[in-house]
Amino acid sequence: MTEPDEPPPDSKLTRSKQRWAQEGRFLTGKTSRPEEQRLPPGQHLTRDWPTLDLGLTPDVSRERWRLDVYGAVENPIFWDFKQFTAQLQTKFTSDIHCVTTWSRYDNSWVGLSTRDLLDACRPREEARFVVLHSHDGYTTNLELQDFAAEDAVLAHSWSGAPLEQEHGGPVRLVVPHLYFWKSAKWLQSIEFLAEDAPGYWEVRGYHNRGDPWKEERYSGD
Ligand SMILES: Nc1nc2c(c(=O)[nH]1)N[C@H]1C(S)=C(S)[C@@H](COP(=O)(O)O)O[C@H]1N2
Ligand SMILES: [Mo]
Repeated sequence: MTEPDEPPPDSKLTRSKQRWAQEGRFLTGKTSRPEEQRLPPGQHLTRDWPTLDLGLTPDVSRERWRLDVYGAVENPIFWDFKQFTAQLQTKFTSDIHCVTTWSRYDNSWVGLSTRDLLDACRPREEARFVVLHSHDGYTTNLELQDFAAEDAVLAHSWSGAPLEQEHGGPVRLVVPHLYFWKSAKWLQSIEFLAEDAPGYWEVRGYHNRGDPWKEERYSGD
């Protein structure tokens, strides 16, 4: 017999909602998000792809490009473009959310996943933060956990063609679950650190983490 005040039984939906909450599903920008929640708060959709940077467009050919991975890692890396693309290549499709309020859906990237990079460089026990250094002098910082997101990629191609110079070619980082300023263009080196070291925008008033689903735009948010 059913008790009168028994709470409704766990449905499949409430169970999966609970699981999502534990996983932080609605904070990670995954494309499995229901369609009506695909656009983060305060964002609008754009079809073109705006260019945003410090006004410099470094001209680094694939021949001259190197990836330098150093700091708190067991195995420092110094790859040229050929060695970089000889690593396992993965294709990802993800949405872009820029802090200036434009979002762009379904960008297809090819490159080395950050997880595969981590397997190769093996961060040391104390490593908790990553700083990306770019050829235009730009820097941005990430928690190692955010850098290691399953859809984060060091991308050399977009929409099936080499990543254009104005969008950060030869190689840029893409971290889809954070605002796009965390996705360093013209990637030069990746530094692993025990302590956080805020980057270019992070010391100029941007939020240290930049989760679009929490509207972490500026450091007071
Ligand atoms: N090296 C470098 N990376 C950068 C920037 C920059 O100025 N220099 N700007 C960031 C910002 S604020 C944004 S919104 C995106 C813009 O990338 P896009 O020009 O490909 O749209 O790059 C990010 N990565
Ligand atoms: Mo930006």
